[in-house]
Amino acid sequence: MTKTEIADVLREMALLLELQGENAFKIRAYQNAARTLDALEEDLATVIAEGRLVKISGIGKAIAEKIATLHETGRLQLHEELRASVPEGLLEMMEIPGLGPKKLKVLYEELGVDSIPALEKACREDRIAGLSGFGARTQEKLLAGIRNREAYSRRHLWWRAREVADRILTGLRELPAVSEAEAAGSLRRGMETVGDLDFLVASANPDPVMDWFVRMVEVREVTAHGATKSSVRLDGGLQADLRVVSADQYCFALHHFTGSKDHNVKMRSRALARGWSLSEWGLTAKGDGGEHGGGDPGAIRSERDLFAFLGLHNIPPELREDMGEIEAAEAGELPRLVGNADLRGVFHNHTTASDGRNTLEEMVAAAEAFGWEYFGIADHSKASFQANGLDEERLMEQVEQIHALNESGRHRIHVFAGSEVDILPDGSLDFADDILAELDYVVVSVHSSFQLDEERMTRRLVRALENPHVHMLGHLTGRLLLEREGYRVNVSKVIDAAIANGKVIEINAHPRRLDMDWRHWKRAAEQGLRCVINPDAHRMDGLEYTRAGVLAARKGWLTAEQVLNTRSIDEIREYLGMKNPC
Ligand code: DGT
Ligand code: CA
Ligand code: CA
Ligand code: ZN
Repeated sequence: MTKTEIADVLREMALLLELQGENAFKIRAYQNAARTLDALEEDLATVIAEGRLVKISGIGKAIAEKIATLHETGRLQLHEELRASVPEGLLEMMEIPGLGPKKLKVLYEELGVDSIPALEKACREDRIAGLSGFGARTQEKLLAGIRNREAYSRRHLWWRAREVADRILTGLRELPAVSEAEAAGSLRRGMETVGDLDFLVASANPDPVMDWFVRMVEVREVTAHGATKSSVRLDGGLQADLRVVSADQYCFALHHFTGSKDHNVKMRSRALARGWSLSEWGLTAKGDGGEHGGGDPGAIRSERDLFAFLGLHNIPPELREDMGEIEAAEAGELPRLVGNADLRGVFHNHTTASDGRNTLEEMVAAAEAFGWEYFGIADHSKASFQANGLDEERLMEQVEQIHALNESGRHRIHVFAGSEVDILPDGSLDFADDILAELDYVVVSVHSSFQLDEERMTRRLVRALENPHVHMLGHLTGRLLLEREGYRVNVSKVIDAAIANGKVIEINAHPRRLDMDWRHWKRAAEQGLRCVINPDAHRMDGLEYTRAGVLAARKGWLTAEQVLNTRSIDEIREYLGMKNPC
């Protein structure tokens, strides 16, 4: 353990001792030792090795031994015992500003409050303000602290983080001092959720860039403001770091801060094997100099150059997850990833007939504006009564409406009439086969009985895929990112069933879903599964979500050939007719 980590442990022990009502002298000993460690300028390992720890004022013999143990093993029995003696929720409560051990003790002993949710409840019920040493203002502050903690500790949906990042990037790029700017990190890799934003700027004059960054209107708190790095918390709790580097470091820093960490580790050892040390600052010749593989790292101006220097094809950010991309880049076998422009239409869209906000006409006009050739409507079926699902009669009316719309010639885009049919708990479908036969295509999804065990859920989905009228499976796991886990289901078996029956599985592009997860796609596509990228749009601007789905497909290594809705309308007709499954 490092000096700082040990100091943190000592501070936590002081808190725990205080919670247990230990005497003030003992508690202060731990606090003093922590402070002394913070201020220690010498190397801790040296001080310990030379037996000088006890000689430092502020550190007694007993604590010196504990520090040595922590330094050597990273653990301390007394610390673990103390932790175990206190409800876990109490430890978490200490992270809320304004809650020291004294207050915690009162809350615990007077009200039995032993967790953050219990504290929030007590605040809302106005039971805190009356406690001695608290008051109404403290109660307010605690509530605000709980709210902030939630916002700060949470990850954020890629879609929302992208909106924020785009605005900031636009601002950065307009600054005269900025020559290049990018949002790196998980955002650039297209992760479905993002922890924080990592901006990177090339500039010879960092000061005005930093000043602009910490003064943006959406900044709620500046947590660091330095010459080359600043950090802020934005409205909504998203954190953002900005690093400014020189123009010749930019591509190295961009690569490093894009990550992922595992990708970086592989890249570094590849560089090392060729005699180079790779870091966020650049490439330097390693060791005695004689061994490195030649070439001039000074000529590297872009990530593409960097990859080439290490004998690799250019690896798109989405693939940098250490899933075999370096091996593929070496062999020249990186996939040509599907792009937004490859899509010629989308299926699975809702209208006001079920729970959508826009009418059929409005949705079709919006889809046409995307330049798509075809557009699929799939409103909910009757079992989804909470979503105003259509019964047979209303569905047949909608089919008529769609046929009339196609024949009217009002739109260039062709509209396919479908339905998002509920898969009932036993795997049968919400509409009988003769109704399904009237539709151009059928999406099937689970919207109820999420609690089935894995085996029954898997059988349910497999049975639905075996129905010859079905074309695609919607949002495979039902997950809602940052809100709800997916239901238990054996994904591999569902994939096998889809392949065996010539069916496609959706990437539901709704930013909260992105389901089926990109992590499954590489292998599934290798086995022959095909994908359809669907926005699950419930309003016109929901069609834009398609972009998030394309990103997920790219993270899953998918090429245009592996995505059904890159096909021409004739090929789609053929597929929907099931004459020639793709
Ligand atoms: P996030 O923010 O949790 O969604 O994920 P990232 O990937 O944006 O991670 P973050 O913000 O902690 O760091 C940005 C990038 O910086 C990360 O993807 C790779 C690089 N990086 C950070 N820490 C390390 C490290 O300890 N070793 C290496 N090799 N790279 C690191
Ligand atoms: Ca990040
Ligand atoms: Ca970061
Ligand atoms: Zn659905």
